[in-house]
Amino acid sequence: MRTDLYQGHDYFNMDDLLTEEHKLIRDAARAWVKQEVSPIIEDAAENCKFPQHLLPGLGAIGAFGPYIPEEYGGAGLDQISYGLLMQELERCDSGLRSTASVQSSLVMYPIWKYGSEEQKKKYLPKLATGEWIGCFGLTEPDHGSNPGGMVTSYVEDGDHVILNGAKMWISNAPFAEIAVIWAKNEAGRIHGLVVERGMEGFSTPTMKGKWSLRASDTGELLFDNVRVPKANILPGRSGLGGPLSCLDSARFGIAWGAIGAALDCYDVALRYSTERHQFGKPIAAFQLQQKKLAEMITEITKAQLLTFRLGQLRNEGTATSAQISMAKRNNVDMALNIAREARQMLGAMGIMNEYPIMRHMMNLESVITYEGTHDIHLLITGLDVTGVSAFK
Ligand code: TGC
Ligand code: FAD
Repeated sequence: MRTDLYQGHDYFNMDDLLTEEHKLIRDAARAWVKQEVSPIIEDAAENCKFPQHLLPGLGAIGAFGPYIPEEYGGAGLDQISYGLLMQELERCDSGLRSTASVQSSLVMYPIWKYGSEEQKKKYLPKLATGEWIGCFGLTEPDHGSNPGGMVTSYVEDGDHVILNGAKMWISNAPFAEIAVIWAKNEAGRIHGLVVERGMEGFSTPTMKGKWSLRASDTGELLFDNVRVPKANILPGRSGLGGPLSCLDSARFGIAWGAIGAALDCYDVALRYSTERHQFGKPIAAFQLQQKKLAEMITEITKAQLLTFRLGQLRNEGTATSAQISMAKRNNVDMALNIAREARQMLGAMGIMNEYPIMRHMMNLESVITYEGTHDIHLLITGLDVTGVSAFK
């Protein structure tokens, strides 16, 4: 990959809406990404391996649990800071952001929100530094968009439960120390459990063959009569609303992150268009190329405004799940369209790993599928505006 020249694009002076602290956090994350990640990310994607040596650095920039209170090792920041961090990480690679958003929103968040005091003290500080990595098991081989149909379940056995079942498509599973997983009890009610690596009958095989999100490790979670202490059940919430509330937080991070990927594609295409000459002119001088660039920055700016407002609503605690769905759906689709257009602007060079665009484009095919597919988020908006569910 070429030297990372990215500087950000702020067409509507969004920086005026940020605090000094927001800008410091964002700039520190950008500097860390340029120094530590940009030089190695193409190799990681080619080798299909998450670069685990980055974990302490991600902890140090506050990317693990940015909004978790400091007493539990988090950074105690607001939701806009969380969003800005996710934007800077995904500006480099969606897999890098995935690792941070799973750790923050899908592992630390449920432990913080629904865990006992002992569970919070045991897990959160180590997760915040990156000493421990967690994963989140909701999806099953036969239950993706419909997680409420899950079959993973447990029965009571004294002060333990016996857990059986399987989860699939789980980010970070192959190397995670702990897994926050969702399973049904004997009454068919969904609960969250913390399953620890080393528990007998628990395995995490890697899923191979991905053309997307290659710099992120994806695996299965297999439970074969795993004895889990009852003390590892999250006591604070039961029902599908538990995992879905975690998804609200993660989808919010993705809405910001996708803008990062779009900004990087736009940044590269803009620079390339001024450097590449055809027919005696820079290609930036042709109206068709300008149309692409003008539409890209327009769509990015609309997404920035939508997402900043969503951040304010999250800070106030008033953002609805449907508002988050709309932002996730819009922004990922926007980023994917920009990646496709930007790739064309680079001609044949657009397919090369010298530029990040093709990698972003392939990554975004996962991002538009996980955390609720593009169509599921449309149906969430449809339900919200009509009051009628079209899921079932
Ligand atoms: P439904 O009947 O609508 O709701 C069941 C219960 O949940 C409540 N609820 C929510 N609570 C909190 N937050 C939300 N967003 C909520 N949405 C619904 C609801 O009030 C109800 O509560 P109660 O008390 O009445 O029981 O559920 P449904 O079965 O009809 O499903 C609705 C649907 C389809 C929207 C939902 O299942 C869904 O979102 N499906 C998509 C699945 C998904 O997003 N999976 C993501 C897996 S994790 C992942 O992809 C991580 S990628 C990580 C990375 O690398 O970044
Ligand atoms: P399906 O649910 O089988 O959907 C197939 C198609 O049918 C989609 O187009 C969908 O939109 C459509 N469809 C489904 N239901 C309806 C309906 N009611 N109406 C109209 N259309 C419908 N999961 C986790 O739990 N943890 C993770 O860490 C995690 N990481 C992931 C990482 C990657 C790289 C990927 C690709 C996925 C990950 N997932 C994870 C799983 C992800 O959340 C699911 O893939 C996603 O929820 C969709 O489920 P599915 O793939 O089974 O698709």
